[in-house]
Amino acid sequence: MQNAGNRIRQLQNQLKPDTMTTQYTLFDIPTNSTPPRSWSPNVWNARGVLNYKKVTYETEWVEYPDIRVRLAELGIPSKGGLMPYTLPMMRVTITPTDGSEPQIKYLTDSADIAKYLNDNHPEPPIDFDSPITGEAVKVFNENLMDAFVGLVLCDVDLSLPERSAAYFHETRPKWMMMPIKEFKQKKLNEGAWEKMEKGMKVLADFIGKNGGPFVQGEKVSYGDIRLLGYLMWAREAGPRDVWEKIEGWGGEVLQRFMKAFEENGALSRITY
Ligand SMILES: N[C@@H](CCC(=O)N[C@@H](CS)C(=O)NCC(=O)O)C(=O)O
Repeated sequence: MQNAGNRIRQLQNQLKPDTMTTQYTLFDIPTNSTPPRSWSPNVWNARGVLNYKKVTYETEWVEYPDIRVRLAELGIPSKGGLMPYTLPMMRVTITPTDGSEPQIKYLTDSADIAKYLNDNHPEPPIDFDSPITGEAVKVFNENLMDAFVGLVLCDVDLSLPERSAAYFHETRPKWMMMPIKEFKQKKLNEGAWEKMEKGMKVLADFIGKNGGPFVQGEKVSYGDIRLLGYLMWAREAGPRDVWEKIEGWGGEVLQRFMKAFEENGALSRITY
Protein backbone atom coordinates (compact mmCIF):
# COMPACT_ATOMS: atom_id res chain seq x y z
CA MET A 1 0.00 0.00 0.00
CA GLN A 2 3.04 2.20 0.48
CA ASN A 3 3.10 3.20 -3.20
CA ALA A 4 -0.63 3.60 -3.67
CA GLY A 5 -0.25 7.39 -3.55
CA ASN A 6 2.40 7.30 -6.28
CA ARG A 7 0.31 5.06 -8.49
CA ILE A 8 -2.68 7.35 -8.13
CA ARG A 9 -0.54 10.37 -8.94
CA GLN A 10 0.81 8.67 -12.06
CA LEU A 11 -2.73 7.94 -13.12
CA GLN A 12 -3.85 11.49 -12.40
CA ASN A 13 -0.95 12.84 -14.42
CA GLN A 14 -1.95 10.69 -17.37
CA LEU A 15 -5.51 11.96 -17.21
CA LYS A 16 -6.28 15.64 -17.65
CA PRO A 17 -8.17 17.07 -14.63
CA ASP A 18 -11.38 17.68 -16.61
CA THR A 19 -11.45 14.06 -17.75
CA MET A 20 -11.97 12.58 -14.30
CA THR A 21 -13.48 13.20 -10.88
CA THR A 22 -11.90 12.22 -7.59
CA GLN A 23 -13.87 11.23 -4.48
CA TYR A 24 -12.48 10.62 -1.02
CA THR A 25 -13.96 8.53 1.77
CA LEU A 26 -12.39 8.67 5.23
CA PHE A 27 -12.94 5.58 7.39
CA ASP A 28 -13.16 6.75 11.00
CA ILE A 29 -14.05 5.32 14.44
CA PRO A 30 -17.20 6.84 16.02
CA THR A 31 -17.82 8.06 19.56
CA ASN A 32 -21.10 7.16 21.27
CA SER A 33 -22.58 10.64 20.72
CA THR A 34 -25.26 11.57 18.19
CA PRO A 35 -23.95 12.45 15.69
CA PRO A 36 -20.68 10.54 16.24
CA ARG A 37 -17.53 12.60 16.64
CA SER A 38 -14.00 11.98 15.41
CA TRP A 39 -11.67 11.34 18.36
CA SER A 40 -8.75 9.09 17.38
CA PRO A 41 -5.37 10.87 17.25
CA ASN A 42 -4.32 8.79 14.24
CA VAL A 43 -7.49 9.60 12.35
CA TRP A 44 -7.09 13.29 13.17
CA ASN A 45 -3.70 13.25 11.39
CA ALA A 46 -5.71 12.64 8.22
CA ARG A 47 -8.96 14.48 9.02
CA GLY A 48 -7.06 17.59 10.13
CA VAL A 49 -5.34 17.72 6.72
CA LEU A 50 -8.59 17.10 4.78
CA ASN A 51 -10.31 19.89 6.71
CA TYR A 52 -7.40 22.32 6.52
CA LYS A 53 -7.15 21.82 2.74
CA LYS A 54 -10.95 22.19 2.40
CA VAL A 55 -11.04 18.96 0.42
CA THR A 56 -14.48 17.42 -0.19
CA TYR A 57 -14.83 13.99 1.43
CA GLU A 58 -17.31 11.71 3.08
CA THR A 59 -16.93 9.72 6.27
CA GLU A 60 -17.70 6.07 6.79
CA TRP A 61 -17.92 5.28 10.53
CA VAL A 62 -16.63 1.84 11.48
CA GLU A 63 -16.85 0.55 15.05
CA TYR A 64 -13.72 -1.03 16.55
CA PRO A 65 -14.78 -4.71 16.22
CA ASP A 66 -15.88 -4.10 12.62
CA ILE A 67 -12.59 -2.59 11.39
CA ARG A 68 -11.01 -5.91 10.48
CA VAL A 69 -14.25 -7.23 8.96
CA ARG A 70 -14.86 -4.15 6.82
CA LEU A 71 -11.26 -3.75 5.66
CA ALA A 72 -10.85 -7.46 4.86
CA GLU A 73 -14.11 -7.28 2.89
CA LEU A 74 -12.59 -4.45 0.83
CA GLY A 75 -9.55 -6.59 0.08
CA ILE A 76 -7.08 -4.75 2.34
CA PRO A 77 -4.19 -7.03 3.33
CA SER A 78 -3.67 -7.76 7.04
CA LYS A 79 -0.69 -6.06 8.72
CA GLY A 80 -0.46 -8.98 11.16
CA GLY A 81 0.25 -8.70 14.89
CA LEU A 82 -2.15 -7.37 17.54
CA MET A 83 -3.62 -4.75 15.17
CA PRO A 84 -3.88 -6.33 11.72
CA TYR A 85 -6.26 -3.65 10.44
CA THR A 86 -6.30 -0.02 11.55
CA LEU A 87 -8.00 3.28 10.84
CA PRO A 88 -7.69 5.84 9.45
CA MET A 89 -8.05 4.53 5.94
CA MET A 90 -8.92 6.68 2.93
CA ARG A 91 -10.53 5.43 -0.25
CA VAL A 92 -9.65 7.37 -3.38
CA THR A 93 -12.07 6.83 -6.26
CA ILE A 94 -11.02 8.27 -9.59
CA THR A 95 -13.82 8.19 -12.16
CA PRO A 96 -12.96 8.98 -15.76
CA THR A 97 -15.67 11.12 -17.36
CA ASP A 98 -15.54 9.01 -20.53
CA GLY A 99 -17.58 6.33 -18.76
CA SER A 100 -14.74 3.86 -18.24
CA GLU A 101 -14.35 1.96 -14.95
CA PRO A 102 -13.47 3.97 -11.82
CA GLN A 103 -10.04 3.36 -10.30
CA ILE A 104 -10.17 2.69 -6.56
CA LYS A 105 -7.19 2.90 -4.22
CA TYR A 106 -6.94 2.59 -0.46
CA LEU A 107 -4.42 4.44 1.69
CA THR A 108 -4.11 2.66 5.03
CA ASP A 109 -1.77 4.79 7.15
CA SER A 110 -2.36 8.31 8.42
CA ALA A 111 1.06 9.59 7.32
CA ASP A 112 0.50 8.27 3.77
CA ILE A 113 -2.95 9.87 3.64
CA ALA A 114 -1.63 13.22 4.85
CA LYS A 115 1.28 13.19 2.40
CA TYR A 116 -0.96 12.14 -0.49
CA LEU A 117 -3.35 15.00 0.24
CA ASN A 118 -0.53 17.51 0.50
CA ASP A 119 0.93 16.36 -2.83
CA ASN A 120 -2.42 16.45 -4.62
CA HIS A 121 -3.86 19.53 -2.93
CA PRO A 122 -0.84 21.81 -2.46
CA GLU A 123 -2.88 24.79 -1.18
CA PRO A 124 -2.84 25.80 1.59
CA PRO A 125 0.57 24.21 2.12
CA ILE A 126 1.63 22.07 5.06
CA ASP A 127 5.35 21.81 5.74
CA PHE A 128 6.21 18.11 5.65
CA ASP A 129 9.94 18.48 5.12
CA SER A 130 11.05 20.37 8.19
CA PRO A 131 12.64 18.38 11.04
CA ILE A 132 10.09 20.19 13.24
CA THR A 133 7.59 17.36 12.69
CA GLY A 134 9.95 14.79 14.19
CA GLU A 135 10.78 17.19 17.01
CA ALA A 136 7.10 17.82 17.80
CA VAL A 137 6.35 14.10 18.01
CA LYS A 138 9.45 13.59 20.17
CA VAL A 139 8.44 16.38 22.57
CA PHE A 140 5.01 14.81 22.91
CA ASN A 141 6.30 11.25 23.29
CA GLU A 142 8.95 12.13 25.85
CA ASN A 143 6.90 14.49 27.96
CA LEU A 144 3.25 13.60 27.57
CA MET A 145 2.58 10.18 26.07
CA ASP A 146 2.78 8.36 29.39
CA ALA A 147 0.37 10.80 31.05
CA PHE A 148 -2.02 10.62 28.07
CA VAL A 149 -1.97 6.82 28.22
CA GLY A 150 -2.90 6.88 31.91
CA LEU A 151 -5.39 9.75 31.90
CA VAL A 152 -6.89 9.68 28.39
CA LEU A 153 -6.45 6.26 26.76
CA CYS A 154 -7.53 4.30 29.86
CA ASP A 155 -10.93 6.06 29.86
CA VAL A 156 -11.60 6.22 26.13
CA ASP A 157 -14.17 3.42 26.51
CA LEU A 158 -16.50 5.89 28.27
CA SER A 159 -16.87 7.77 24.97
CA LEU A 160 -17.28 4.70 22.74
CA PRO A 161 -20.45 2.93 21.58
CA GLU A 162 -21.16 -0.30 23.48
CA ARG A 163 -19.63 -2.81 21.05
CA SER A 164 -16.50 -0.69 20.58
CA ALA A 165 -16.12 -0.30 24.36
CA ALA A 166 -16.43 -4.08 24.75
CA TYR A 167 -13.74 -4.58 22.07
CA PHE A 168 -11.52 -2.08 23.87
CA HIS A 169 -11.92 -4.03 27.14
CA GLU A 170 -11.15 -7.28 25.41
CA THR A 171 -8.04 -6.13 23.51
CA ARG A 172 -6.24 -3.45 25.56
CA PRO A 173 -5.41 -5.57 28.64
CA LYS A 174 -3.31 -7.71 26.26
CA TRP A 175 -0.96 -4.76 25.65
CA MET A 176 -1.18 -3.52 29.20
CA MET A 177 -0.58 -7.04 30.58
CA MET A 178 -3.19 -6.34 33.24
CA PRO A 179 -6.81 -5.15 33.52
CA ILE A 180 -7.31 -1.54 32.34
CA LYS A 181 -8.35 -0.35 35.82
CA GLU A 182 -5.15 -1.71 37.37
CA PHE A 183 -3.07 -0.23 34.58
CA LYS A 184 -4.64 3.18 35.12
CA GLN A 185 -3.97 2.95 38.86
CA LYS A 186 -0.35 2.07 38.11
CA LYS A 187 -0.04 5.18 35.92
CA LEU A 188 -1.65 7.33 38.64
CA ASN A 189 0.80 5.91 41.20
CA GLU A 190 3.64 6.75 38.82
CA GLY A 191 2.55 10.40 38.83
CA ALA A 192 0.37 10.74 35.73
CA TRP A 193 -1.13 14.09 36.85
CA GLU A 194 2.26 15.62 37.70
CA LYS A 195 3.63 14.36 34.38
CA MET A 196 0.65 15.91 32.57
CA GLU A 197 1.17 19.29 34.25
CA LYS A 198 4.91 19.36 33.59
CA GLY A 199 4.51 17.97 30.06
CA MET A 200 1.90 20.54 29.05
CA LYS A 201 4.23 23.32 30.15
CA VAL A 202 7.05 21.84 28.05
CA LEU A 203 4.66 21.50 25.11
CA ALA A 204 3.44 25.09 25.49
CA ASP A 205 7.06 26.34 25.50
CA PHE A 206 7.74 24.28 22.38
CA ILE A 207 4.65 25.48 20.50
CA GLY A 208 5.25 29.09 21.51
CA LYS A 209 8.98 29.22 20.76
CA ASN A 210 8.52 31.13 17.49
CA GLY A 211 5.75 33.37 18.77
CA GLY A 212 2.87 31.01 17.83
CA PRO A 213 0.24 30.24 16.96
CA PHE A 214 2.05 27.22 15.43
CA VAL A 215 5.44 25.71 16.22
CA GLN A 216 7.11 27.53 13.33
CA GLY A 217 5.11 30.71 13.83
CA GLU A 218 2.48 31.34 11.15
CA LYS A 219 3.48 28.36 8.99
CA VAL A 220 1.58 25.09 9.55
CA SER A 221 3.70 21.93 9.60
CA TYR A 222 2.68 18.30 9.82
CA GLY A 223 4.12 18.48 13.35
CA ASP A 224 1.32 20.91 14.29
CA ILE A 225 -1.24 18.49 12.83
CA ARG A 226 0.27 15.62 14.86
CA LEU A 227 0.05 17.67 18.06
CA LEU A 228 -3.51 18.67 17.19
CA GLY A 229 -4.33 14.96 16.83
CA TYR A 230 -3.15 14.19 20.36
CA LEU A 231 -5.05 17.15 21.77
CA MET A 232 -8.26 16.15 19.96
CA TRP A 233 -7.89 12.67 21.48
CA ALA A 234 -8.07 14.24 24.95
CA ARG A 235 -10.73 16.79 24.01
CA GLU A 236 -13.10 14.38 22.27
CA ALA A 237 -12.58 11.08 24.10
CA GLY A 238 -10.94 11.90 27.42
CA PRO A 239 -12.72 12.65 30.70
CA ARG A 240 -13.88 16.28 30.90
CA ASP A 241 -11.72 17.12 33.93
CA VAL A 242 -8.59 15.88 32.14
CA TRP A 243 -9.23 18.16 29.15
CA GLU A 244 -9.93 21.10 31.45
CA LYS A 245 -6.62 20.54 33.24
CA ILE A 246 -4.79 20.21 29.90
CA GLU A 247 -6.32 23.49 28.71
CA GLY A 248 -5.34 25.22 31.94
CA TRP A 249 -1.74 23.96 31.90
CA GLY A 250 -1.34 24.70 28.18
CA GLY A 251 -2.35 28.30 28.93
CA GLU A 252 -2.55 31.03 26.37
CA VAL A 253 -0.22 29.28 23.90
CA LEU A 254 -2.52 26.26 23.70
CA GLN A 255 -5.57 28.50 23.44
CA ARG A 256 -4.05 30.36 20.48
CA PHE A 257 -2.97 27.07 18.85
CA MET A 258 -6.49 25.59 19.02
CA LYS A 259 -8.10 28.89 17.97
CA ALA A 260 -5.80 29.17 14.95
CA PHE A 261 -6.85 25.67 13.88
CA GLU A 262 -10.52 26.61 14.40
CA GLU A 263 -9.98 29.65 12.20
CA ASN A 264 -8.04 27.95 9.39
CA GLY A 265 -10.68 25.23 9.02
CA ALA A 266 -8.78 22.20 10.40
CA LEU A 267 -11.49 21.65 13.03
CA SER A 268 -14.43 22.53 10.78
CA ARG A 269 -15.61 18.94 10.34
CA ILE A 270 -15.75 16.64 13.34
CA THR A 271 -19.03 14.77 12.91
CA TYR A 272 -19.33 13.94 9.21
N1 LIG B 1 0.15 3.88 12.03
C1 LIG B 1 -1.25 3.85 11.99
C2 LIG B 1 -1.82 3.55 13.35
C3 LIG B 1 -3.30 3.59 13.35
C4 LIG B 1 -3.93 2.99 14.60
O1 LIG B 1 -3.26 2.49 15.49
N2 LIG B 1 -5.29 3.05 14.65
C5 LIG B 1 -6.05 2.49 15.75
C6 LIG B 1 -7.09 3.49 16.20
S1 LIG B 1 -6.44 4.85 17.05
C7 LIG B 1 -6.84 1.30 15.25
O2 LIG B 1 -7.41 1.36 14.17
N3 LIG B 1 -6.91 0.21 16.00
C8 LIG B 1 -7.63 -0.97 15.60
C9 LIG B 1 -7.69 -1.99 16.69
O3 LIG B 1 -7.37 -1.68 17.83
O4 LIG B 1 -8.10 -3.11 16.37
C10 LIG B 1 -1.74 5.19 11.44
O5 LIG B 1 -1.40 6.24 11.98
O6 LIG B 1 -2.46 5.16 10.46
